[in-house]
Amino acid sequence: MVFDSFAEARKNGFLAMKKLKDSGKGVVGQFCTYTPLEIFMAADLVSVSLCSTSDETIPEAEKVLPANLCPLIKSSYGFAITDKCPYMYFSDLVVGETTCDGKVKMYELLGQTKNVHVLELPHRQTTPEAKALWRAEIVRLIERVEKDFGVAITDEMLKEAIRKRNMERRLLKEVYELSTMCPPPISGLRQLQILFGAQFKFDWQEKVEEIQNAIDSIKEAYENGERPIAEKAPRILITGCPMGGVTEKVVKVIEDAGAVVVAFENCTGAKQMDRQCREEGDPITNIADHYLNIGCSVMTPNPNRFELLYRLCDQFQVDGVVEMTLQACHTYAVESYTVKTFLKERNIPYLHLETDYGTSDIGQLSTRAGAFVEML
Ligand code: BJ8
Repeated sequence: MVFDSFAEARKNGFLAMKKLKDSGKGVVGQFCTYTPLEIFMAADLVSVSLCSTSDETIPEAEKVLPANLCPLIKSSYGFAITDKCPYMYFSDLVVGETTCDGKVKMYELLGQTKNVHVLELPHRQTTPEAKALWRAEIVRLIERVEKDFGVAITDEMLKEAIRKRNMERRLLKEVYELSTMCPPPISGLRQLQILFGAQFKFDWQEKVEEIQNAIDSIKEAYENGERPIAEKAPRILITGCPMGGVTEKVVKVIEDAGAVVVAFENCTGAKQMDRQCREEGDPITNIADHYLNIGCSVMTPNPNRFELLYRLCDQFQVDGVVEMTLQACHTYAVESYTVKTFLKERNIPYLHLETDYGTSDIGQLSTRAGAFVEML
């Protein structure tokens, strides 16, 4: 089947990236779902999600950053300063954003050694001032890309990029919506591998073909009677911080306890694929509106997260929600109280697991996940 394990996806991506770089392609590295990838696609650049899912470089990062900072930020910075992330090494431009305070301050340090552009993301989604600021930031990014890479980005190029990204979103959504079936045709770990792995396919045509192949082979196996998941396995939705790499441990403990993860309401899953970007009209406004509406906990208030969360609970017939937050991620940790209350009012069982990028808490995570699954 197409798409490999997390480690394989990253490794194969490195090799593909080296080839592209050798052929003279410009590369943009980014960290966050708010980054409007259509702009890089329009400019015929390669964009890549920078490494931030392993604890490998955290000791180096902690020589500069405080130990009690979110592991995702320490990992990102550690990969940058040690040159252990080939994607960071190959990036001609790194695009950050003013999402959480830790990342904002880390980008300042990153700017001392890398070519960094920080998007000023407003933390409100509906005010005219916030919309105007964000649209202006999209224009500022377009101008930066044009200047750094010597390209001119037209509306037509942006429209074509929107169309292609929409197709990619539609296909990835089709992948995760396969798990609306009962029992689902794939485990949550497999679903996560496909969604995560797609980030490391840089040729758009090859990427959409591979995703389509993945969909076809999963459907075919199901039609042939393959049932890898037990019919009675409790169906879990995961919400919270982004996942991938070391945090797959959370999916594993849930599935080892006999449940199945059917949906991810986070940046590795539905948060970035659920909605399509408008194709008619001004492409810059469409891109700005599309990204500003992402329901991340850095937004205040953050109604879009709750709308998506409840819709997915219903669509995937979930039996329980597990929220994973990373240590020292204040926005998700504070919002977890609202998530818990929101779900309680709707009689949906909820478990909050806080973790980091180490492995020492696996026993404790297993115990808590096991008790939760047993109660469903
Ligand atoms: S759109 S979830 S990718 S900001 S780095 S906020 S975990 S303390 S990653 Fe995120 Fe964009 Fe939002 Fe998605 Fe917390 Fe850590 Fe900050 Fe983090």
